[in-house]
Amino acid sequence: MKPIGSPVTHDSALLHVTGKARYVVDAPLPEGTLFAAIGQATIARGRLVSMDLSALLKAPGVVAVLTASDIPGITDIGPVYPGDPLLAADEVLFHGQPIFLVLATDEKLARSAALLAKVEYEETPPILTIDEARSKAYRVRPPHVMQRGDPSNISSADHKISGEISIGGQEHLYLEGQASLATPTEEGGIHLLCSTQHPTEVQTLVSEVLGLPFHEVVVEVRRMGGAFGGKETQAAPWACLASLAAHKLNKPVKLRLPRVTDMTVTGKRHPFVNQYQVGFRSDGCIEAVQIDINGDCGCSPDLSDAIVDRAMFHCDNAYYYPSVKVCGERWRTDKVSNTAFRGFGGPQGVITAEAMLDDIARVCQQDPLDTRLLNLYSGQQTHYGQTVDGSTLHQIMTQLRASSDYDRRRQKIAKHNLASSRYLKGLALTPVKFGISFTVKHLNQAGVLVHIYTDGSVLVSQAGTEMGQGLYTKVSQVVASVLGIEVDRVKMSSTRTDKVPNTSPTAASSGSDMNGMAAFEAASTLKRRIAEFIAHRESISPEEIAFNAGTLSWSKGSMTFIEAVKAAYMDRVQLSATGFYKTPNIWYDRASAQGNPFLYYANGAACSEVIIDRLTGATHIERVDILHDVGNSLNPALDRGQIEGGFVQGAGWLTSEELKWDDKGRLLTNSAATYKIPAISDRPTHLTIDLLEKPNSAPTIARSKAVGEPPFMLGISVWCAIRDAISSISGYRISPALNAPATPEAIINAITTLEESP
Ligand code: MTE
Ligand code: QUE
Ligand code: MOS
Repeated sequence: MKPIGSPVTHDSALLHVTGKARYVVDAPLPEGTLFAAIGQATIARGRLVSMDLSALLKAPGVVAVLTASDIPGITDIGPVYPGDPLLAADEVLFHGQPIFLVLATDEKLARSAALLAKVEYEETPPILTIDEARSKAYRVRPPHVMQRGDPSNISSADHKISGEISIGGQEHLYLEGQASLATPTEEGGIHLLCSTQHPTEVQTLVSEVLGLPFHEVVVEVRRMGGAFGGKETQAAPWACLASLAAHKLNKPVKLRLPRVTDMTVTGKRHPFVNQYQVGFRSDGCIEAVQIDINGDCGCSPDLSDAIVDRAMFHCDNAYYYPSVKVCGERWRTDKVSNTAFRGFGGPQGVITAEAMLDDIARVCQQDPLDTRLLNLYSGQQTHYGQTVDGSTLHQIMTQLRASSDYDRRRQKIAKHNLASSRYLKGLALTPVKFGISFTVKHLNQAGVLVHIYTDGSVLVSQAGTEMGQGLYTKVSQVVASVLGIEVDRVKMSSTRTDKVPNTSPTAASSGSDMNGMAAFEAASTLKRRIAEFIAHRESISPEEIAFNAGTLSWSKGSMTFIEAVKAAYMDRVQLSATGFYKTPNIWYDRASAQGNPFLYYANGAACSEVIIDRLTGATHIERVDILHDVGNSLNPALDRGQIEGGFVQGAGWLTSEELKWDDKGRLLTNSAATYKIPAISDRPTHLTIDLLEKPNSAPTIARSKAVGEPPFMLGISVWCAIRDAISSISGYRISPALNAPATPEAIINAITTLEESP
């Protein structure tokens, strides 16, 4: 059996469950390590008038205090556009913004000293909502528009409705918080252990902050204890601060954010408030749509341009809009800058489409699943001009409708709701179509470095980072399959900027697509070199040699892989190779808002049944059936894990996870005590996950499909099922006004509003 396609165990599984896996904070500390803590602004918007840090310098254990004026190089570490000062120098952008760094001989002493600063501010009232930002034209970036045909067709359709959905943000709540350990090198450079999805960006920013050439800074990451997009740009400030102190003081420096600090000072998923207007026929067929996408970006651009773009690319979800106009706004608010989070704006676009489809179904008095199937793509183009085959979507929805017993349960639930005064049940089956590729073209590249040692063991370094998703395992399966050896002969090295340079973030679900392909190239080069050497020796052609189960065999002979490697070494054959991959056939022209930004789409669907207690508003997910398209799975065990985790994280976003700020711009939900992520008791009572294993029609590694982000949007079926349950009170005539998250409070409000409507 080939390693590719097998349910190989995660390469760190044993270390994870025994607590032996090392994260940044588990690294043995070099002698003389200092501990850093940040000082934070206590207003949301205004100016720093004065900062008296004398008390800190007298505090026990304190060695130094650094401010913006201590930075030798660049002071703004905005990843794409400026706007993210490493330390505030004058202007305060959000409550909790770092304004100085304390170094002490002990972590606790550093943290307590940081509270002793006396800071005077000149305060300005903060702008905290999209509505206020809009009224003041307060933006981080200009808007972008995508259009096809004439959306004024909306008025000439049989029916015309409009709606608005307010969508909450989300805290990443990775188990391992942000952490960096910076060690000065002998030549004034930095070696950095960092929990980041983007080692190259950390390397370049640390270099620029210190005024060093990039080759003086090495960033290394073996694994993260979860990232979910929250360590794409958000790891850099702490890496830069630790490095700044290490550079200034010539001592190793560790900076780890305590959880409450981590939650206040790092960006989250963007909240959105989206509006739609839609014209449709009486049978539910959509004719024209206008969608206004409004992202709450927080105080700086960060990755918001690409995130709002992705929301715009996905506001059709799986449905064809003949005439369509989509406007995407990037609003500024005086809060921490929002950032990447699993789906990268896609989920906020998709839920807008799904809310609209439900609203159309209620007007047409149709089962929402029928409205969805009627409007599902079948061969047309999206609003940005990419063709959607749609056959996989139809197959998945039809197959899941049958396997989940949708129609029979629909009738049962309708009956139950008529009979029950306290408990309401709801059902929804929703699809996902998620574009795979970075929409920023140059990021679609990856490199891999493979070494074979003379004992036949293999070491792989690659561009991607491991955050629990199983990338290292999948890449090792690719290398083992090419070389015809067991997976445990292949070891994955930590990801290091001195092994593979100029890398992209491990993001956009493309880690295994891109690094898998680059690893395939590198391993194939090595296989060819060994085969050519043996073929020459045996006077046969290289193609006659099969690499399988640790053995090279040909018609008249065989030898072990180890023997072949040893012999090749003795004959001076190079046993190290690089591989490189760039995604083909992708482009997007921003001026015309047209293109083919995605190599392919990942598809899936979920059918969720919920039960709501009308007295308390509490929801429980009773049953979930998922059918998800993974192409030819590289590893069905890891893929199932991604699907289950993604679904639960998506359902949590839309039901219990609620971020609240007070009118001073202070985050109130700043710990796990006030911010509720799904617990084990929230797991669906019945959960079935089926993989649609059908080769990817795009030329990906082993015809597999990316799986990291798409299943997150399967959680939207839970939100739609809640809305379905509430709608039953009106005999399914009215779509209840419901925003996200659908907390118990929001559900009670929606029920009350519906009961009071005529
Ligand atoms: N799975 C785990 N266990 N932990 C994570 O942090 N991040 C998700 C997803 N699955 C994440 C995860 C996100 S946001 C992305 S983009 C992908 O993994 C990145 O990895 P991949 O490209 O290798 O799938
Ligand atoms: C999906 C993503 C990302 C993306 C585009 C996607 C992403 C990311 C960037 C990005 C954009 C511009 C840059 C940069 C990164 O774009 O994660 O460094 O200059 O970081 O469609 O996940
Ligand atoms: Mo994932 S949001 O692309 O890191």
